[in-house]
Amino acid sequence: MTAPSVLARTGPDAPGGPGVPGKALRAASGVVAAGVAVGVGHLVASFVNPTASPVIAVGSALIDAAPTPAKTFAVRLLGNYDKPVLIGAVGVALLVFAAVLGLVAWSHRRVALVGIALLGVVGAGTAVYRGDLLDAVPSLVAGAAGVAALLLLVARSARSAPTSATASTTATTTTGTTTGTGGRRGFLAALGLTALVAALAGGGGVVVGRVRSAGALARRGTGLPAPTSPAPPLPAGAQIPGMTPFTTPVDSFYRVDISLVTPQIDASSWSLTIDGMVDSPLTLTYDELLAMPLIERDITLTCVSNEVGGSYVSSGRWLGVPFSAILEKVGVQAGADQVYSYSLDSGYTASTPLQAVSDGRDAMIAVGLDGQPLADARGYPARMIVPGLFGFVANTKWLERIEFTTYAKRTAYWTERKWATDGPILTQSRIDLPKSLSTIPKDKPVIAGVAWAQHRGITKVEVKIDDGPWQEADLAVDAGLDLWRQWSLPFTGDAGLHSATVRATDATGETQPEARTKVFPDGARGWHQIQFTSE
Ligand SMILES: Nc1nc2c(c(=O)[nH]1)N[C@H]1C(S)=C(S)[C@@H](COP(=O)(O)O)O[C@H]1N2
Ligand SMILES: [Mo]
Repeated sequence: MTAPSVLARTGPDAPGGPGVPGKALRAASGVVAAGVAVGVGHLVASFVNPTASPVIAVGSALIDAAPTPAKTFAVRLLGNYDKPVLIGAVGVALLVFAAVLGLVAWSHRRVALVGIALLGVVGAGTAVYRGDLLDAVPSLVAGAAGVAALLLLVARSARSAPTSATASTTATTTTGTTTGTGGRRGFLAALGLTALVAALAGGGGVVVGRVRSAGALARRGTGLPAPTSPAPPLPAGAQIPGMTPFTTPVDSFYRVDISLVTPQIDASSWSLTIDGMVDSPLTLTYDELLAMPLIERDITLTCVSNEVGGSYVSSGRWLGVPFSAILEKVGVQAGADQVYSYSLDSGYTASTPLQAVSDGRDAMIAVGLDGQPLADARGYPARMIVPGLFGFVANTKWLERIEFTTYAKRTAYWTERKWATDGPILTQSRIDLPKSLSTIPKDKPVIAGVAWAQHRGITKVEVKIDDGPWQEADLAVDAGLDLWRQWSLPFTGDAGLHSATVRATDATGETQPEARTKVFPDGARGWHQIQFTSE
């Protein structure tokens, strides 16, 4: 007789026949085999590329593929939890699929094996689609590991079958596990052991990831060169005491991006390519970028997905290479009308009007925020900042390449998903004090908030109490064209329940319209209103 092949069908093969575990154990086998796949894939990815981990790759592909309404809904419903929830959903789907594969693994072994292998192929496909060829490796290894695990489990259970030809020829017959209960116990042990392998591999991947990111953080220089053109100190009167911090603490800066795993880029091997319709294309290393003239500017960023009254707006002191210096170096050719920026991690791209980086405003390739190199989540080592435009058309993080081109030739990530091509920030105002549904303090009854119309400026803020007339609020000191502006109004109303509504007017004379619009496709319009009580 030839040596037994693990691929050979064992025993009578009928479900419930000798060597076939019960339903629960079969389902568990499928889950454990998929666990081995995911764990091993995660471990390999921790060395190759964390975003190529199978579940992450599939989750990221779902983000790319999700229809825009679903995405806006998810962001609104789940806020910053959208990413963990997505990963969880992919995990649950995987669990169910794996359990079904396990159930049929004894009766339809090939179906089960192909199913597990398919998981690897799907992971590899999505990873390659979003990255490069090497990104297939974690999922392919994962698929192979999953197939091997399931094969081993099926083969192991077959050994418990006294009639199995496979069992009688294996080397483990001496362990005495070929009797009914001994076989079951042996199978359970094998299942446990396989689960342990899955956990160790997955845990190993997490540990390797942590160690590598700690290493990357340690290697990162903390020092940045001094700006050639420092920002003036913020005027004292820009901040109303007790109000929202004018400069957003770095830890509470809003964050919006499509990356499931925060990219951790090694600046020493990173470079930025600037090419396209230019006379002299340029590639800059991190050190070369830092050696260029640096400007420091206070700029307020805003996301197009900010709802009326929302918090996707933050302010900080950015340090970076001005676009003017870049333009001078490369020489942009006639006919170009778009700056098309590429993110290193995700296939994310943005299209910025060439005019916005060449009309004298403080557009820059930023390397620092509030005196520190950019945090990973902020786009380390470098990102674009262009005042006056929504983040999705201007603020590409983890910047890899800037291509000077035309709108006719290149379409950005969000434009492909039907969002607006151009994204000037809409004039908005928000009431921060008192908090919605809270009580206004008797000793200091004041209504206050922020308003913004970056690169146009705020000239007037009006507040309406209940159905009363519009009252002009006191504007805090103007800190600059590209920044939000605080405002306040003493509250003089009676005790009881009230509403407050706010609207701002920008320097072009335009007042915020009352009619609400959705954030899709070009930003929310409408007046922010809160309810509060006074004592
Ligand atoms: N690489 C990359 N850059 C990106 C994004 C992204 O998804 N990927 N999102 C953009 C959007 S929509 C906004 S509003 C800003 C947010 O920047 P922040 O997270 O630093 O606040 O980053 C922009 N840059
Ligand atoms: Mo955004």
